[in-house]
Formats: sequence, C-alpha cells, structure tokens
Amino acid sequence: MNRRHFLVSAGAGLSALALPAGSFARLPEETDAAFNARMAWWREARFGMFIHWGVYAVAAGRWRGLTLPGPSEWIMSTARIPVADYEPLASRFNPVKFDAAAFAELARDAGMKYMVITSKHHDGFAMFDSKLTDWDIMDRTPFKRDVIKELSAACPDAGVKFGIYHSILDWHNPDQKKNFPRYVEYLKGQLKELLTGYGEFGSIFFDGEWIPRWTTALGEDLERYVRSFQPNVTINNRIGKRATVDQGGYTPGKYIEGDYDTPENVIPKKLPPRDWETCMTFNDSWGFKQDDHNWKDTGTLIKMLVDCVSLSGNFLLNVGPTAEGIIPEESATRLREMGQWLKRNGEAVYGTTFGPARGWQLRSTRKGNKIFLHLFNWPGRLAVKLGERVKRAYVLSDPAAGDLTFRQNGDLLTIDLPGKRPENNVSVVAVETA
Ligand code: JFZ
Repeated sequence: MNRRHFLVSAGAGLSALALPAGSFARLPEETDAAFNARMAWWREARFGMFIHWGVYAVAAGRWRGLTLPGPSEWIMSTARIPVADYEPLASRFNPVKFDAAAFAELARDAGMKYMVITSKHHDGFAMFDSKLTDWDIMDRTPFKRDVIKELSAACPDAGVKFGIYHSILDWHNPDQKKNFPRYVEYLKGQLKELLTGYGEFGSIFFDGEWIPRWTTALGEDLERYVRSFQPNVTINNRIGKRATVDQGGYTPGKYIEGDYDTPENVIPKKLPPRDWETCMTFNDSWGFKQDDHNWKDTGTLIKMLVDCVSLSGNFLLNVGPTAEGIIPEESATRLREMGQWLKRNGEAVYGTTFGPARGWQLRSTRKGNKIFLHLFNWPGRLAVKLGERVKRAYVLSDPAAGDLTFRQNGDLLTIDLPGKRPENNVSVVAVETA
C-alpha cells in the first residue's frame, strides 16, 4: 500500500466566497425568506435523477443505418429529419416494460432525492396528455399512457420529489417560427396543464432558451406565471437568457433568472456565487443511444457527486430509458452501487455544504460541528490545513473501528489512518470540531 503523506491546504478564499444564501432575490417582488424556504429541500437533497425520454429512444441514435454523432435526443437536428419523417417514430414508441414505481424505486435506492424528467424535449413531443396538441404520447403512440402522470404519482411513494424538464425550443410547432406570441401562449398553456394536473413539482428545468426570440423579459413573465400556480417550485436559470447569469452578472434587487445555475457536464473548480446543480450524462448521450457504451464507472460518479457537494452544489445524474421503457442495466447497476455507498456515507452528503479543506484527491463538506474529509485515495497519514480545534476523528462508514489518533500543530491537523482502506472509492473521515 502507498503510505505517503499528503498535505492539502484550505481552498484559497473559499469562505470569503460564501455569500449568504438569499443574496440573489430572483423576481424583484420576492423575499429572501420565500426563496430560502422553497430551496430548503433542494439544498438538503444534493443528488437527483435526470431522465431524458421521448420518441427519439426508438431511433436510439441511428438513422437509416448510420450512427449519428452527438446526443440521441438531437437526432432530428443532427440527421436533418423533416417533421413528416420524424413523426412516425411515435407510432413505434410502445414502452410496455415501463413501470413508474420501478423508476422511482431505483432513484430511491440510488440515494437520489428528486427526479426531473422531460415532459417535452426540443422535438416538441409531449410525454403527457396535452389537450393543446395531438403531438403527444396519448394521441400518437400505441402506448397511450401518460408517463408523467404515472411518475408524478409513483415518486412521492418512494420519497422522491418529482419534477420536469421542459424545452422552450420546439422543432415541431410551426408557430415557433411563424407566430412567436402564439407559440408563447402554447408554451404557457402546456405548463398550466402540467402545473395544475400533476401535483406539486419539486423543480422545473427549462432549456432551449437560446432561441433568438426568447428574452429575459419573457423569462421573467414565465417565472411569474409558473409561480402563480406553484409558488414553491424551484426553477433553473435557463428560464431566462442563461448567459447573463453565468457570467456572474448578479445584481441584488434585479431579476435573476431562476433559483439556481445549471452548468452542464462540468463541475465548477471554485465556489460559485449562488446555488447550482451540475447535470451529467451517464455515457455521452442524454437520450438512450444504442451505440454509446461509454458508461462512467461507479467510482467516477461518486467522486463527481462529492465534488459537487463540496462546492455546495447538486448532482443531477441522467439516465436514458429505452423505447421498451427500461433504464439500461449499465446505469441501474452503478446507481445501486452509489446508493450502497450513500447508505454508509450519506451523512457527509445530504444537507451539507462546502468544507474548509480541498486538495489533490481530497474534498470536504460540513454540517454543524462536523467536517467530512472525503478521501479519493487512502494515505497512511492524512495531513490537512485546518484552522479549527478538533475534538474527535473517526471513519464515517466504520465508527466501530474507534476514534483515530490525531495531532494539531498550529493549523496543521494530522490524522493516523487505519491500514485497511474502508471504501473502494471515496472514504470519509469525520472530524468533530469544538
Ligand atoms: C441541452 C439540450 O439541448 C440537451 O439535449 C440536453 O437536454 C441538455 C440537458 O440540455 O443542451 C445544452 C444546454 C446547455 C449547454 C449545452 C447544451 N450549455 O450551457 O453549454
């Protein structure tokens, strides 16, 4: 075993960046108290399931025998498929193996606290029973079941908050090009159907806001509209024109788009200025793609989760169910392994925020008087810069192994670690401070 020391320093200026929660009131009329109240469960949750599912799962990344590059839900664009040629995919979408309870229970078993599924992606296809179009799962598929309804009912039973992804970009509705005001009415109309017919949502993830005619003002109007039905739903930044937010243009008192930022497939390297959630593909596609076998392994995914939480962010990990209605076994197996790790180490994740130490192969989180040192490897002796007095240290997943010997010399904390590595992936040393 490699018993070298390793020394990490406190993340430079991390705490200076810890802006008070609620510094970024979103709609000008809104109070920080209301914002913080609706964000409470979200900040506790830290880990969610993203689901990209639609009729693109039938093509599964291939068109006319060719495997297209890019994510499979974009195939209409990447293969330049006219609407008339794309529509027949719906008549072949018959996911008879779909079981809403199984999806919700897999999320629960993975340790995920919320779910976000595509009610509509860029292809415009409604995965719910919409009265405003027949381009939906009830009217165009042999399946004729409202999967959004079934999941919205199954999630609470599994203790998972239910939410939706809804695309502003729509390649199917001709009004998006021909009559934009009428398209906006359609967009709002479908959201009203969703917000009034499917119970309380945890969050709504908007996307496709980059279309030229979408504006900050339309985002602000849409946000008020959504809140008129569900004041407590959490909304991501892509409801507005995301770029203005991601560049750090936060001015308290002005309209700030949504409740949290959404870096995509990247994890920030330093503490972002407000709540955030990284969404991540399991392989390299959001929708199911038959030729993509590039699955991230369990260890990588646990480290990604920890990396997010160590900077006070959430991790929204995506699965792409097949056209049969199955979450690929490659994903399901790894999710269950993550859930096992969280059973032993969840105290270091749920409801925690960024911790005072960060370095090579090390992240940290904290909650109350506990600091959690997440070790990506297992050195013999751990040395960490920590400007706080320590009372006790132990291995989180094995408290029975007893307290660990430690010394503090100025702001240098050294802990003798047991010879046996407690976890294959990330091992957590819990430190109680005075
Ligand atoms: C969008 C979608 O186009 C994609 O299909 C998927 O749903 C994903 C979650 O979101 O893709 C994006 C959105 C934002 C960026 C890049 C791709 N971005 O900020 O760079």
